[in-house]
Amino acid sequence: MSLIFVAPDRSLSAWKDAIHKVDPNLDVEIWPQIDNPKRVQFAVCWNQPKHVLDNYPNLKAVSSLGAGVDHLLEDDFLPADVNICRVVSSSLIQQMKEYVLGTVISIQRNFVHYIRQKDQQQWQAHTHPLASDLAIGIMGLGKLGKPVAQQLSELGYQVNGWSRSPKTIENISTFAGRDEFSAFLQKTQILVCLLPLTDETNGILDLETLKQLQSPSWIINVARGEHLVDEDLIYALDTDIIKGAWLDVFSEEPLPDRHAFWNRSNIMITPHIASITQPSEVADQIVENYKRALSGMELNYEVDRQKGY
Ligand code: NDP
Ligand code: OXD
Repeated sequence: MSLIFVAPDRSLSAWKDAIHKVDPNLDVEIWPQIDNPKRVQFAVCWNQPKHVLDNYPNLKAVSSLGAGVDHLLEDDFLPADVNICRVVSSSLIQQMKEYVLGTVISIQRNFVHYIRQKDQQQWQAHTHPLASDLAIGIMGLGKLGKPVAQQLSELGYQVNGWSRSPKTIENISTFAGRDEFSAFLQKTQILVCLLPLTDETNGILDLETLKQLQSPSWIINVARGEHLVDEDLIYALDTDIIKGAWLDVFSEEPLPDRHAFWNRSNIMITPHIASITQPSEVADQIVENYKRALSGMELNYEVDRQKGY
């Protein structure tokens, strides 16, 4: 029996070491060097090539190497009896809190402008809103979205949250489902996307959504590039519907050289680094899920294939 890692764009030796620290006897292989595909019962994947998992007839479960599972669910060939899970860790949450707080403060306090002004030796002050006058809307109140929302609220921002099912979170105005989406947007200036990518959320950051935000507005997308309709963002920026965008994720990564986003001063770009899974922090939950899969137990952090997250 073996556990395999399939993550062509990641360096995986640290992952193998982390797994062996938890269980030195576990047989770990790194794709594409797999000795005997029939022995493989558990796979840990990140941006795996399409159909690569078809080759393992005894596969019982697959874990995402990160929080998102869209790369697994889009693989139509993954048999229905193969269970899917994700990882959750405190550093994944902490990094996301840092990233979103950093972006919100950079926008609120005009650091996005001051950094450029320094390059031009320009001494020009801009007014900024107080945190208590700034409304942040968090789309997705899950493992990452909820702590991000709570941190912003504790720091004095007005925080709204939107999820699929209704929630009660202290000091946060919550909205749920499509029926309450417009009300949520109309109360929001800085919109943060922390949704999983599903059929329902694909393209949700479109012109219709952007138009409903309270002006002056910004969006921060830390979820998936496919949530955003790129042409709609360009149009919304060019027509002053929104003021700026801070993007960590893109439909095509790396962002192609000729993409229109590169040359916009009102689009900030980071290369999908908002929150990175640390092998040493999640190795124990991967080993635990491997053992659960072998014994037919329910997985921890199991994904509901119907819901898509
Ligand atoms: P979770 O699965 O824990 O939470 C998802 C949240 O989104 C839930 O609150 C859920 O609502 C809500 N949601 C799902 N579908 C809808 C919908 N149709 N309408 C309204 N709300 C919806 O996800 P995480 O918080 O762990 O992660 C979110 C995403 O962040 C990941 O899927 C990944 O794509 C991205 N990510 C990006 C990283 C980066 O470095 N840029 C790092 C890590 C994650 P409900 O609570 O009602 O179920
Ligand atoms: C994740 C990510 O989903 O890094 O974990 O995007």
